[in-house]
Amino acid sequence: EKGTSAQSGWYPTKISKETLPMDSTELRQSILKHLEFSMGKDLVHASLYDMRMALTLAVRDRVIEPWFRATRATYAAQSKRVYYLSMEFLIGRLLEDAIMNVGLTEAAHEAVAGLGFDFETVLADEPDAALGNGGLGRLAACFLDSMSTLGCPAYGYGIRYEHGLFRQSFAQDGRQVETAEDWLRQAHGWEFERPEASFRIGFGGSVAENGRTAIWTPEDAVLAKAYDTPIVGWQGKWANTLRLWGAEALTAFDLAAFNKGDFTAAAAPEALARTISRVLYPDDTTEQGKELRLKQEFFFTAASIRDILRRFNAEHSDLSGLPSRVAIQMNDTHPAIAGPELVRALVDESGMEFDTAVETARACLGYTNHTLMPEALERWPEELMSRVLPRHMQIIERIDESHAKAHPKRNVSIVENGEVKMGELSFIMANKVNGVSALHTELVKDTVFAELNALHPGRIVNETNGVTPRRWIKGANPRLSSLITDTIGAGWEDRLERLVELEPAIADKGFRNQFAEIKARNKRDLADWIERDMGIAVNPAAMFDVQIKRFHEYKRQHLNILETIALWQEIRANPGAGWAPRVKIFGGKAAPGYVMAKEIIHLINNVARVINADTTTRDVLTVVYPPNYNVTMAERLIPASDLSEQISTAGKEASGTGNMKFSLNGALTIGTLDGANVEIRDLVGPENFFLFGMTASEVVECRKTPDHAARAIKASNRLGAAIEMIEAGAFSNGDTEMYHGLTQNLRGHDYFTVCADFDSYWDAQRRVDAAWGDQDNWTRMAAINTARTGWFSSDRTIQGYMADVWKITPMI
Ligand code: CR1
Repeated sequence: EKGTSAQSGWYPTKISKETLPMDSTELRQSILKHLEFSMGKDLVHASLYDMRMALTLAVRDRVIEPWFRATRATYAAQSKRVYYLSMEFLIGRLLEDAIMNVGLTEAAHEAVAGLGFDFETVLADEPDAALGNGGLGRLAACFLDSMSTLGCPAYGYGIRYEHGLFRQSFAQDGRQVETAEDWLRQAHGWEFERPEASFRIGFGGSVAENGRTAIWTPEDAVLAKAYDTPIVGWQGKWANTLRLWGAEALTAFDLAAFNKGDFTAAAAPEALARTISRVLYPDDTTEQGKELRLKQEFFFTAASIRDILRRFNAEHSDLSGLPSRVAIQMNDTHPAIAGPELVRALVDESGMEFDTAVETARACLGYTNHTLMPEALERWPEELMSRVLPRHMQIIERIDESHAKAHPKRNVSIVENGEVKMGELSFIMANKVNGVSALHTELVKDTVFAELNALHPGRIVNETNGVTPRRWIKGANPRLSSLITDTIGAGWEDRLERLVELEPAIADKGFRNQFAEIKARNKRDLADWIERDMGIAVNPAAMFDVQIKRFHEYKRQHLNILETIALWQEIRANPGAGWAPRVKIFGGKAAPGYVMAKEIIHLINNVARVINADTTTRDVLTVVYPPNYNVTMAERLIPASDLSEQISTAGKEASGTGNMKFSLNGALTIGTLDGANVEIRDLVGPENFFLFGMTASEVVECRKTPDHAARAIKASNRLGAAIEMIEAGAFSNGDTEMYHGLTQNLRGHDYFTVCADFDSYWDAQRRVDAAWGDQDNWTRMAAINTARTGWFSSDRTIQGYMADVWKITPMI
């Protein structure tokens, strides 16, 4: 496959007029042109929104050329393409990233300032596109960036949710309050609507068997309409497409009803159809089987498969060649219906023999598992599946039967106890199944898919997650980026393994001082923002100790807040003991239906209220929890962090990706041996990582003794006292019942072994305090973290997928 680009007469280094460097004068002209002709305004009357849109369109113009070039090159080379199917793309803001990738950061700054606007304010006007919940969705966004950077021909396929993840506030006494998010209220400057690319997606109805094939006659149908966003890679060498599907009614409007004066009924078909792409399900690792969710999954998967086959058929005539041109990646089980849908299309619509169709589909499909939480492995009632997707249910049963026939001694099935297990379906229909960190992949092999792994040895592979250094270092931490460039030279942004070249410089005091000064300045910026936004003054010289991620019991924000309470008590008892000053920062949302997680959020806010009011401890301990954590907030917090809290119950966090962003930005980790923490620690060295807690297998052992929590509480005065303070109402104005659910759970079941790990966590935190006492050595450790974690670039991850799973060679 190498050399295909040359055969097609396309040379990646060829620079056309549109990719020549642009100076600020030209960019200014382009912005003014868009202000006038796209926004219909002159400069005098332009609002912030007008300016942001004009800049967006001017930059977007520069993305078109590489985008077309990449599309033509892929077509000319008849290259295999990756189709990344994901329910979630947590992309955040796009403008700053795009400006950076096409090399216009300075020109844009100058042009915008010259037109009388503040550049940062213009960038900040863009809504944060939260079409995802957490790690899984953000990973998909990093992968888009890396696939474009590496010249991997790819399409991201997902849903164009009208409302992304809810907005969080703490308006009600520190409780999480959710309101609808509205990112599409203003025009979305990046997307291109494609009315010609639309497919009819059916649901329900009946199936007429017709010999080998069948005819499915759906009862209802909606239209899936494509909206394309170009995703340009580093230095504009390549661009791919993110294609999001919006649902519309086949007939938008019931004119007869309107004419009778029933306006609500007239709009009903449109409203009904649109519910399918209306809102993102706000759950992350917990999943409930809801009919609408199943319809969303089928909706975007079926539209994508249709689109993939249309593109293939336009270039080829023999469907047996599909696997040499098409790699479909299922991001978790959400698009698992891709297997049966592809088989259906091949058998019912193209007359392929069933077993051949299954083999063909499998040769195209890959499946990434992102969690072992049993409640998150999707299962759909057979009754529901049969009702919503009757033909697919038949196909699933047939796949199940032939798999059972091929492996008669084993006892694995897709359909069991009246449920369709989407994990098993995905596994059986994929040629590669991957976990997302070394530990997680081993656990996938040993637990959820042990039987299937024995039947299909070699199918499970590991692809440890990564993050894009463009957004998470270059964009988020410009000061550190300059220092890196000054130290090791340019070109590390797409060769992140080059960060090891920093290591010799760390021995130099001057370098360490610069590194420390950058962290200090980032912290001052964050402190200013906290003061402005929350009215809380924090000491920028204190240790910034940060836990930002979704709220879940397995992530153990409650372990952190219990330690905070214990620490507060200890400081009060001995205020003169030279405590390392700390600012504890929390961020994150809980699924609206997750009662325990919301109780933890409420507790943290109340602990913050009480501790921040204590004048004895004010100088050494502050707790802040800014509401509505999102990608943009992460970009602000991570470069200003000293300590990264990665404290999940071992065996539960599949990988984590925030942990990588912190290390890269020079924060030290306090963490368990879980997910990618294991690999971070291996790379940075155990002496530069604060390890605590039980291992995954020790946790399993611990759970076998039902009184593990009670024993841990008895053995630890600090832990006992902290729980008692909560129970005594110290954080609930004397209300002794408020956190009953939480404390009872800790004392009783404590499935996530918060109590059993508490003392070990406490000790590790005191080692952190001691290390903080030697600031220069802390800086040395922090810089080592940056220097040794370049491996966590998502470019490395995508190279792994290309080689092991997709069998694709890059085009550049
Ligand atoms: C995992 O919890 C992992 C991301 C991306 C999450 C997290 O540890 O880093 O996936 N899983 O692989 C998830 O969101 C629905 O499952």
